[in-house]
Amino acid sequence: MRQNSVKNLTRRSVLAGAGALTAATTLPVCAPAQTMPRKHRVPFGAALEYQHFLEDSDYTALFVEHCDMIFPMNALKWEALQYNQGEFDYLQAEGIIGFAEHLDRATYGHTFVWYTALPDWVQSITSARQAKKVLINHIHNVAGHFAGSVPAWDVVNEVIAHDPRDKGEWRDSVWMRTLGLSHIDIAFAAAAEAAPNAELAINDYDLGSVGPRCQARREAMLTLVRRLQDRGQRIDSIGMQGHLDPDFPIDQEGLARFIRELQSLGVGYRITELDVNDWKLPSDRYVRDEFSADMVDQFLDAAFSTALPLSLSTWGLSDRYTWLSEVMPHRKGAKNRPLPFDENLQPKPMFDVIQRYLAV
Ligand code: 9MR
Repeated sequence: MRQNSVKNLTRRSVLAGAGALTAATTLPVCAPAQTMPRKHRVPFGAALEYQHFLEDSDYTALFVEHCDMIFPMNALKWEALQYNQGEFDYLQAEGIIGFAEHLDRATYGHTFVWYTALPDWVQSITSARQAKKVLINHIHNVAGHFAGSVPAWDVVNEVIAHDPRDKGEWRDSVWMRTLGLSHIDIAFAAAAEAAPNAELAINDYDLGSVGPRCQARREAMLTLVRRLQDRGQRIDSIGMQGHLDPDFPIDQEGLARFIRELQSLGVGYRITELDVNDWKLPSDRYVRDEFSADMVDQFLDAAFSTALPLSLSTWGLSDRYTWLSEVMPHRKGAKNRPLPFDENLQPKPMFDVIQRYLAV
């Protein structure tokens, strides 16, 4: 297991990060006080895609201006780190994490175990023994590499079935097929060994919406937490993805109850991946922006008034780049507007709402 910190950046990653840093900050880099965001009662952050970090200095500068926490969107996923078995490539992840560290910002690790973003050699594993071996090896390498630099990890991401009432509670994956739920225990144990001081989390979506499907998802999450605790495995927090969808209004009662149940188990929570899927909303941007801001307000209201999250982060920062324009483009051909800043990097009503919850 390697125990390097990102303080030992490779030459290539320093050059990449430094290039983006210089480009991103016509701001004086040596005067961090001028580039620090306003003081927040909960750290505010956003996920940054490496290519945008390298190529779009204005976009990256927006992170510098507003984020307490800057972290890789895709660069810590398995296919980015270990595309070929046994060959770890940390260039992209180090670029972003080194950038955050240089600016004295926090960072976050997303994610060790997911059903997708896996190279073919992992997807084709059929034996439990082999799956366990590569899982432990991957986590030991990655968590060890970033120990001391990445303070919190989504150890497991999206393991709950979309509808747990349907064909079983858990999502199909190479890990479930080979190891069943024990892959979660294995992953947490490996992460705790390699990064003993890091916060360890399970991250999932649709935990705050109305209806029996989302209630079943909350129950499945609590089952996972209790299961780990029953086995003596530390779990520190839940990542509550905020991919809000107007088709599924916020269940303020259900969300508050869920957070209280987590509290009673001694587990905190983070609001992760916040954005609003506006693909079915009217094309009129003002209508959409008001609707999305209001939905975020309802979500944050239920959460913050129950217990403060450990952090609040959005999935990207501006509408310039969003997964939704690829996966669920607006139905009338309009540009998706899911994030706090518009495509010209101007703040939207959603940002005002977020600011209100962050205010000390
Ligand atoms: O936004 C991410 C996109 O750029 C990637 O292509 C995709 C696959 O790696 O993952 C997207 O991020 C997902 C996140 O990792 C987990 N929750 C859902 C996010 C949106 O699909």
